Amino acid sequence: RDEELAAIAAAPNANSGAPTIFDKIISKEIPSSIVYEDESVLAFRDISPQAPVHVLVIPKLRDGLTQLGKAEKRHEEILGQLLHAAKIVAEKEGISDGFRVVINSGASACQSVYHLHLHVLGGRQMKWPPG
Ligand code: IU
Repeated sequence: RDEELAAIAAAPNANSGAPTIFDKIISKEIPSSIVYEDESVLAFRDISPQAPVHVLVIPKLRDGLTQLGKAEKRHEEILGQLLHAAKIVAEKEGISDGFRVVINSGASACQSVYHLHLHVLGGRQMKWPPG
């Protein structure tokens, strides 16, 4: 089982449309610390937090959204829902005054899981430009 999860996590077939570990998080097969959930999106704490608050916001239905770079017109509604959920997460986490939302799209942006996700980061002073 660990080997299976490691294989998924390694995403050797990035953007192939193969299932990712997030499917198992959505199905609750893998437990996560859920911050917010509705019928369309799930927000849960990143397993490797890069700030005191680091939450991932994902669509429950990937529907081809392996990465933002693959977004199409038909995804406009879910894209809006994800951003709105990021704002709700920031409120719930008490970082409304200042937070950052990041989407890594593609290998050169260091995307590692090919199921679209927004990083919501806060709780410390952010720097600019990002690395
Ligand atoms: P990225 O933008 O694709 O690099 O972000 C993927 C994130 O998913 C990264 O911050 C990981 O720490 C996080 N993550 C997770 O929270 N739980 C997991 O089981 C795996 C990755 I694999």
